[in-house]
Amino acid sequence: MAAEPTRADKFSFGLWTVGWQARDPFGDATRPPLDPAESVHKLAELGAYGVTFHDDDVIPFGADDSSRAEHISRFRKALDETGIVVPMVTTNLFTHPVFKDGGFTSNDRDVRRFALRKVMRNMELAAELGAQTYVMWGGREGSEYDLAKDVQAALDRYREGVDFLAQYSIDRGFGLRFALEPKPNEPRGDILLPTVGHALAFISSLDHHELVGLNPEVGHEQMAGLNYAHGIAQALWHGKLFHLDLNGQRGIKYDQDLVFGHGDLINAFALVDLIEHGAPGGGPAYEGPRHFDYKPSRTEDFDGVWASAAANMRMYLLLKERAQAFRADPEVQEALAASKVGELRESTLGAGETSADFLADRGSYEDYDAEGAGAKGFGFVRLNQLAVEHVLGAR
Ligand code: GLT
Ligand code: MN
Ligand code: MN
Repeated sequence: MAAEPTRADKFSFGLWTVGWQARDPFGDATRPPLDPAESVHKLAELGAYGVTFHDDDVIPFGADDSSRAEHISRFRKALDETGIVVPMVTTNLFTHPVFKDGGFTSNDRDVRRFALRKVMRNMELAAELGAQTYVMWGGREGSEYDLAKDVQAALDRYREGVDFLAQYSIDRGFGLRFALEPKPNEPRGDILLPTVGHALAFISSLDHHELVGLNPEVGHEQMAGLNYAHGIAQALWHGKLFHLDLNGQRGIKYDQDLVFGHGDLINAFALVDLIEHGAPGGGPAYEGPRHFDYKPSRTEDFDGVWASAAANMRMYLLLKERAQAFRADPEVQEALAASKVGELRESTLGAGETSADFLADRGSYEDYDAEGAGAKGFGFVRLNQLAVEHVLGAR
């Protein structure tokens, strides 16, 4: 049995996750609104260490200054009472009708200026609350109609916005790092920066590329048919895994935001193994918050909401325990060696080996037994079976 979650596990939740009222395009809300302060208390009891939020999750859109201050002080009180921290904050640039064509990349310049101001205002609150990461999910940045969006201009405006906000953080001493969250579609027909790869390429074009990384979400990569664990590995390789959104998705369809592990369980296992044991010399490859961005299903009442919140943490801890057992199993170690998994860490060329040296090495080509090597198997299926047996608790 896996341990109960503790603060040391660094589990965090968006207020919008447990607070989702389960309104969808076909049906009304099935749950009443949840007071952010209550969510903070309940998540603290369940063993989380942090909460994250959009500006509008804490302060209703359009609130005047005095009501804004009241909402913030109520929220702060809950943080103080529980010791819950705020590692990440983000902006809602997608709900209000003004953002129907996007925030940073709306065709309407006044909307773009309004969006930047909304972010600037909330960055100040993020810094006050001690957040380190500022997420940018551009859910409305995109189009349904190819001829209605000049994508190159939109990317110029996206870059202008992100660079401007990074400079603002520097100027104000906020110390924030920014994490772009890719998603291929929904709510727009096509969203800009649709995958980890697109976002990485975009980041390399920024003036402030060092302050900007990624917040990849399990379901968003899987909606594009991509392998989340591979995406995370590449983000790590680029030094760009600033944050992550854990949840579950079953195949290429609408964004399900299921509990972590309730989608592709084997990929979730590979992910936890990578996070916990994937550093070059072993050990955790990512030390940041284990952040859940899921939606308690529309079928659930509040008991179901809290049960599903707990399920996310329990799934992570169970998979972590399974990954430890997998790594410690001598048969797995032998299978990993037989599959030459570790050999991939050896450089292909020798130290200081020149092209002339290489050409002189007849063993690498002229005398190489390609037929013999081609006939040998790698044993990957056996290794995978061992992994699945560990996931099932059969070993
Ligand atoms: C929204 C979206 C999430 C993003 C959140 C941050 S809001 O619920 O579906 O994937 O991470 O803006
Ligand atoms: Mn999602
Ligand atoms: Mn997300």
